[in-house]
Amino acid sequence: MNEYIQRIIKLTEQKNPGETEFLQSVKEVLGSIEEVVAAHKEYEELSVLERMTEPERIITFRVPWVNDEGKVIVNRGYRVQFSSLIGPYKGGLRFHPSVNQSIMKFLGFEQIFKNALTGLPIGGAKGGSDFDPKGKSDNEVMRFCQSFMTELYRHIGQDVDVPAGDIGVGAREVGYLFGQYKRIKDAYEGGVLTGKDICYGGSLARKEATGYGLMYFMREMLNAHGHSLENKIVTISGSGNVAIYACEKAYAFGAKVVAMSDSNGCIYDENGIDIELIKQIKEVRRGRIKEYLEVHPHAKYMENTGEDSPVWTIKTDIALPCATQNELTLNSAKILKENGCIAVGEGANMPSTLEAMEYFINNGILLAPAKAANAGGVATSAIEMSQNSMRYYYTFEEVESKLEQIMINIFKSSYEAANRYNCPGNYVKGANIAAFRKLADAMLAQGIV
Ligand code: NDP
Ligand code: 2IT
Repeated sequence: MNEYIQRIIKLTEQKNPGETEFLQSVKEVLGSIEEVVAAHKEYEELSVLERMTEPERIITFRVPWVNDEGKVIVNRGYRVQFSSLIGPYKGGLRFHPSVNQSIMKFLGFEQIFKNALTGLPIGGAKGGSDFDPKGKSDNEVMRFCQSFMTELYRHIGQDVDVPAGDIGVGAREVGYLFGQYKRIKDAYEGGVLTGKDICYGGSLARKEATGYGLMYFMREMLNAHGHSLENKIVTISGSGNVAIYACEKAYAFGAKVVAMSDSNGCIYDENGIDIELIKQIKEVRRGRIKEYLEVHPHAKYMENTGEDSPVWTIKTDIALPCATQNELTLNSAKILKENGCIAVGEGANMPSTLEAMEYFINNGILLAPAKAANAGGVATSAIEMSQNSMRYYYTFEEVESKLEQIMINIFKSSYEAANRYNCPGNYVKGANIAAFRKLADAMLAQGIV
């Protein structure tokens, strides 16, 4: 491996001890860009990699709130403002008990590259809290969100940093956060948050954008290799925002989705997943995926037992991990291959372990990497910001056609970079190189900052 890259990986390990997810994401990117770094000596001379792996700012804060029993609960809030090179900090908020600094930093780091690939003016950030919205009343979620925003508001703004949703943060949470921001600032600054409800400044098609975008990328990738989605069997992990709309679009492209999951287990329906029922269970009732069997008793339910999710043991042509990081292990990758899987599309962020990614690439399974394949969500967030600035709305069709074109462009730039750097079909390298080159150019143009 290139000596400069080796040195930076070691330095990152020393400076961020125990941050396994952050180190994993840095290794994936740096491991992809050797040829580019070797060809540009100025990157080393001007410490481009040292700067790119160090967040511009990390904010952590206390979030006290009162639950329905009157007990005071204290959570920890985060915002990692990783890079403002090409636009205001931009990226989601995650509310999940597993949230820690390493997870926030890996997500923020990934976001810089993803956002660069969209071709839109957005920097990279991520935030969130170890708050668990599961089982909380609407009032508890509101009080938590209000307390969270009472600290966060001083660090964000429509030209500074624009949060959105992620795991555990959807339109309900964004609404409570926006209401509190507006109250504190005493001004309507629509573009300060994205993923807003349509009735007060949100964009049509933002809710659908990540899942739909994933399927547009998948369509392009399959077409480039002589395949299509028509009549393909698809399995999806997760049953949240990304998974639901990936499923909907997979059907629209003529595929059949036979499995979905949540953090407890997965359902298999050989007749094809009833997506309207999944929406009822997960979006409306906030229930468990197991409830699917109450309406469709012929379906099968498999409970999660160990590290490997049972969803990847189901025979499929196309696997779409849309739940969380490191949910697809080497062991699962091998089972997918044995069962004839031809392509994997990462709707979640960093869902495949490094070993699983390597296995897919070395064993002829097409891999649509997260930074490229799930960029449709943040791209549509940027379209929401531009509508808020214009004080104007696009129709659903207008937004979706912009999203489609952006996903086609992201595929093209990943494809071209992969060919140019002698790794045709390796879209992990292609996407990382395309994004890195843009960011490195912006860094050099702006001087030592
Ligand atoms: P949601 O909260 O809407 O849904 C998350 C889904 O994943 C749920 O089904 C949840 O199950 C499952 N899940 C979460 N954590 C785990 C876990 N530790 N183990 C197993 N299953 C889990 O989130 P999103 O759909 O928005 O996000 C899913 C992924 O997509 C994340 O990786 C996110 O970073 C990424 N992403 C999201 C974008 C967006 O626009 N929302 C954009 C780009 C990427 P349960 O219901 O049991 O909690
Ligand atoms: O991971 C992601 O890209 C998101 N959660 C969406 C971020 C955004 O700002 O829309």
